[in-house]
Amino acid sequence: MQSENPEEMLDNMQPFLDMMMNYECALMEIETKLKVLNSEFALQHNRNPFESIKSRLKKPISIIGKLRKKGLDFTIENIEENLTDIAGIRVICSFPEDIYAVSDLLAKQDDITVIEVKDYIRKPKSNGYRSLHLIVEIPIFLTTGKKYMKVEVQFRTIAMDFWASLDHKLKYKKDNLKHPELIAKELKKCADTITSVDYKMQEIRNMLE
Ligand code: 0O2
Repeated sequence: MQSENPEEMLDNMQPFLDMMMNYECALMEIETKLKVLNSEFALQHNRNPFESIKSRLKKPISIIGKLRKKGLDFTIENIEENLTDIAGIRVICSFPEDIYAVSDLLAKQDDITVIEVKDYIRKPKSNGYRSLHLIVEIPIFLTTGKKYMKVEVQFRTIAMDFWASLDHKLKYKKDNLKHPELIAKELKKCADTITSVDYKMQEIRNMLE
């Protein structure tokens, strides 16, 4: 089989690499905003609202998979217009109240446009998944001018994150398990327990303050 020449291959990849760099810049901007909020909150309340912040760019293979699922071709336009989670940030907080306090402060910033809010904390998914998802748009300033990029920010508590990572494993191993529905049922029970622990801990924290 005749392969494409390497120079041509690199040329074809360049728009994709440029787009990913733009998403990376958007991630850096949102991450900085969150870190500023964390520091200021810490000064005012004498504690950090975040346990950790993790950011990631979606892998090219997952981008291809998601486009395919939507029946779309792999083009820069399709990615930018139809996928909202190429750039993702996960903010892990100790308490549910902090999630809403910090996400409100982020959403209110005047260079940020909130495109969509999915509140799986107030309205959990049927499997028990809880998290607050914000799709935001932020301008990045390039040599060629201003460009608006979308970033998905997921806020969850330590307990919600612990649960989601186990659930993620279930998602990928489901086909090879003997009793996936039993595991899903047990996980759902854990989600309910975790919810009550999250709010109980918050109550105790509020009493301590
Ligand atoms: P990954 O590997 O984390 O990137 P849309 O993006 O609106 O077309 P989608 O993807 O259903 O549709 O949106 P949603 O519900 O907001 O989910 C986006 C992300 O939230 C997922 O990304 C997961 O990271 C997380 N998530 C949503 N539901 C669940 C769940 O039931 N369990 C766990 N563990 N995580 C969940 P990806 O692309 O699926 O995967």
